[in-house]
Amino acid sequence: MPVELNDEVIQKALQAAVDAAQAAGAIMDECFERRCNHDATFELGMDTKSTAVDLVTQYDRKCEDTVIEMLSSFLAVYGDSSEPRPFRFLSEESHPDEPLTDDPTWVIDPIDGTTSFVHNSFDCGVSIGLAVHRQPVAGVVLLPRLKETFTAIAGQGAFCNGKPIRVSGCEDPKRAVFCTHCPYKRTPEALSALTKMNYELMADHGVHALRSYGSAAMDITSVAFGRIDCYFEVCIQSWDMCAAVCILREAGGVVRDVNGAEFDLMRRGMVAASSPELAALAVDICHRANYRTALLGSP
Ligand code: LIP
Repeated sequence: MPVELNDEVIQKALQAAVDAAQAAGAIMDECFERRCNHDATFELGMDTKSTAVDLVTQYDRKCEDTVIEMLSSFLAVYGDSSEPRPFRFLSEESHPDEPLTDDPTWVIDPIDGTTSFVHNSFDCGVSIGLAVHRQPVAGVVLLPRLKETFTAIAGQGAFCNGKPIRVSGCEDPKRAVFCTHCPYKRTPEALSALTKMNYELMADHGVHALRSYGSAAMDITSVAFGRIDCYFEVCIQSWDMCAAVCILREAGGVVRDVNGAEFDLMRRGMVAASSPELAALAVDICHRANYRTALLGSP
């Protein structure tokens, strides 16, 4: 039986995701406030995961538990069941290995940009995407410190705080701001690839500026908002990208795999650009720096 969701269900699903993102954002804000007030009882509860710089805190888990609890009460009829039921969950902290199927799936990063969150920085937020047939169909990215909530439903436009947004449309690297990143993997090959790409963007293409923030969801929505013209990264996960890719596509952006192929939520990387020209340049630079192989071991 085909897995289809009608517009009314997707609209209600997005509202449920916005409500859940706001609840998680409030938890993040409470943490920021307690730290700014030098609350002596405050505990971040920081730990590490895949490497010494791949961080997680008790707030990541608290935000994810809150989001999943709220979204578990959102029920809809889909697939081979005639009974309303919750969507599947693919989430960074508690469901990281959930296979992505054709079924409607919440793809959740409770705090995207955990390192920035740990360091009390602005570049972090909540990302809740909805994927059907393995494609983003709706999403919300909420950035508490910037007081920005990005939303989109496929085919219905992209918004920041309810106002329509569009990419910059920039095609010329000499007039562009590019955004790259600081990877968890710090092997010589990884760092050499990133250094080579950053050098080329500045020395050969004369970009206006390079930026590097801590949240892929913020970077991708910044392309959608028109304040970044091209972002690319590998080693990121489906939950970093799902919501923001829907928002970027609806803002007129270009989304590709770093090897130039169609974007795939499960291939751990992407190019997000304001135009096909900048997307093609990013793909070429990544290819010549052997970027994906340097960080993930395969092209
Ligand atoms: C982060 C991404 C960011 C990347 C970090 C990390 P997390 O996700 O949003 O773009 O550079 O290495 O993967 O781990 O904070 O959810």
